Amino acid sequence: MAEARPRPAPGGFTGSESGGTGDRVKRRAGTVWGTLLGGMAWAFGTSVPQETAFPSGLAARYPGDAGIGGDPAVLFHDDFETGEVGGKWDEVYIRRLRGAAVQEPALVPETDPGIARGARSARARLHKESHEDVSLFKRFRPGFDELYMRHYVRYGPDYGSHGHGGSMFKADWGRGGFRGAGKAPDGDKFFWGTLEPICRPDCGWGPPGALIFYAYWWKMKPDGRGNHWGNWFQPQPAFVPPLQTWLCVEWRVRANAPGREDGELDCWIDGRKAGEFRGIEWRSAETLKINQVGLTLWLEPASYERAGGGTTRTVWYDDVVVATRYIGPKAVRRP
Ligand SMILES: [Ca+2]
Repeated sequence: MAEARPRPAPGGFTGSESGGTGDRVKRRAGTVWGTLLGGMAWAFGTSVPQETAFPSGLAARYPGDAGIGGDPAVLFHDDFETGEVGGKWDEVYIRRLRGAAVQEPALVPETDPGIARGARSARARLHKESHEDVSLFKRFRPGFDELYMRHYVRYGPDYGSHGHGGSMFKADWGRGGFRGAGKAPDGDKFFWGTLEPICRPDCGWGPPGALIFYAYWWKMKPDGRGNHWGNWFQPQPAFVPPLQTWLCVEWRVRANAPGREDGELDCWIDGRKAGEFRGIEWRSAETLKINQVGLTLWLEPASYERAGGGTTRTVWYDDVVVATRYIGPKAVRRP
């Protein structure tokens, strides 16, 4: 079954969204609206007070992540060491191209000791002639008001940019809450965000792009034509992951109390606070819970030329933890 997923139409994503790099942001002053450029999407500023950086997370108590899955705050753990890649997830979604002559594997274990973390990592690879989407989804019922997800990610040398892809959270009432790309969802049915690299060569963001939250929710801002393309929550300064390098990425989302603009969003890169966003009215009803996370990757064949890079997109994942508390980077295993 195809997963109903937010996906902006071509043109809603590239070219005219504000980088917001010139914004000046007050510390802890709530959501700050960035500059709207080109009438396509809003960018949100951020501040990162040093005093809010977490000194350590629950992973510090589990060197090498050994036993972390048994922590009462941990909801999901996958180090991809054994079994079928994706076997612990609720859905592995691979969209193959109709009539494709090439059948490249989309999701396999990576065992190259020069790449893998541990004995194995997960390798996801798009191929222009084979498939355009490879995504992993994990669901939680009934869901949570606050959730953290930590994972390690490594981007391949074949990168230009992609269409969309990153670590994702979603709150979905379960009956088609997403109204489609370009439309704001209903406040009691849906909100969604992905922390993903977004490429903007004019901003100096080479491949794979700067890590930015791309989000849909009922109070998202429209472009100049009244369309609602994914809004940005942009960590500043911009951070572009180096290719072929493992990176620890963690985000936290906290839903607002209905009627109050007190929802939150945070991210950490290699254990350092990289983005902090406040004053977000994610939802209108308390019944709408954060009930899905994912690792997603998508690029349609027609977009490869514009996206640059090669005819594939390779991403490695490992050491995924979803929890109700801050997790932090994997601690070094003691000898
Ligand atoms: Ca591993």
